[in-house]
Amino acid sequence: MSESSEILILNGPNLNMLGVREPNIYGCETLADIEELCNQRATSLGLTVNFKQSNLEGEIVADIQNARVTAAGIIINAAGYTHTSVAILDALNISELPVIELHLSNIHAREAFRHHSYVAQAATGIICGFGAHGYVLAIDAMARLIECAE
Ligand code: CA2
Repeated sequence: MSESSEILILNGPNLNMLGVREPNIYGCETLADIEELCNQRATSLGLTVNFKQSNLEGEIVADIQNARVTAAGIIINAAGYTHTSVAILDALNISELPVIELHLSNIHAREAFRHHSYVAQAATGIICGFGAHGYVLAIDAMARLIECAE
């Protein structure tokens, strides 16, 4: 059980480019727009958000390790690392925090290599295909998970 009301929202490689290219797949919002949406939703639920993006696998692992003592739950869009990273899966399992896997696009309607997710094995649930609104849905779902754990 955590004393914290902070949700760590992690964004993996290339998500800093949102809104710049491929709006047909990922939407027209920038990552800064999405962070603002997350802050608004979290505040309305009495929660706070630590919103991060990294292009480096080791940095994401370190953020997950730190969350063990600072956060009540983790929402993660691991981007390309979703489909490759045992290290991120291990870190999520070690954290013992509730985890929600998130994707802007519906990964199951895309190329076969996106259908497998390592992150999924550590996640309570997965939200994908709703674009930026998925982040809001994930915060709502995390609020319930945190409440139930109290
Ligand atoms: O749909 C998602 O959120 C993904 O996690 C996005 C990843 C992709 O590898 C996953 O399979 C699904 C790619 C992030 C790349 O971000 C871009 C941003 C702007 C333009 C192009 C790519």
